[in-house]
Amino acid sequence: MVLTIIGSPMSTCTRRVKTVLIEKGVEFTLKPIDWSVGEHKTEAHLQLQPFGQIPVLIDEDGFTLFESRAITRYIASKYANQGTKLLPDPSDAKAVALFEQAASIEQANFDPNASGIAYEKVFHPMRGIPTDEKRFQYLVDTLNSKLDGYERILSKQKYLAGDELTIVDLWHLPYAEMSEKFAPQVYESHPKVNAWYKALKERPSWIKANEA
Ligand SMILES: N[C@@H](CCC(=O)N[C@@H](CS)C(=O)NCC(=O)O)C(=O)O
Repeated sequence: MVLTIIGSPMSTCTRRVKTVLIEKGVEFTLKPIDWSVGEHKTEAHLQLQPFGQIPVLIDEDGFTLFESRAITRYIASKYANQGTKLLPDPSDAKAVALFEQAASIEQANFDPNASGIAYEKVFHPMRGIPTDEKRFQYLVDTLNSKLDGYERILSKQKYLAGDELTIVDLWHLPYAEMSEKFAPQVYESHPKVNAWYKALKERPSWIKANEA
């Protein structure tokens, strides 16, 4: 039996998890959710993910976990001794603190703006909700100013938590890809951010995670 991910090949959060599984060299099965029949809102799925979302991890021993970032932390920690390292040494208090700082940066400064852009330009129109152009512009401007902070950080170090790649860098990929499509200038105008993001999106794990 291998680890199972309930998700969807197109889903941003599923691709976040797949990228980390591939980096760690962990075998997994993707069990696709059937959106067309609203399978993610069925009682059976709500038992696994109380908010009716994907992805959900079901480990070989039946342990289940949701929230893509928590899933990647679990995978990187459980398989600490294989594949790319991706987490600081738990006994190094300063490295762990810098990792947590980076995790907060992604959640507080990047994700709300980059995912907001994706919602305004892709997910809302898909559901028949017109793009709010004022809000879109606000999100682009905010992301742009947040990337000024990223630029300062990445001028001093290679990755967001230091000079080693961690899961936090990889967490950015799905919404960096989507926001870049609609606001490429915010990346292009930040050379350090642009180089960091370019190197991340060229990783074989991300390329493979995007194959259906
Ligand atoms: N914070 C959650 C977000 C999960 C999420 O938004 N999943 C989307 C797919 S990428 C979903 O299931 N959307 C359907 C819905 O919210 O009804 C995570 O990181 O796992």
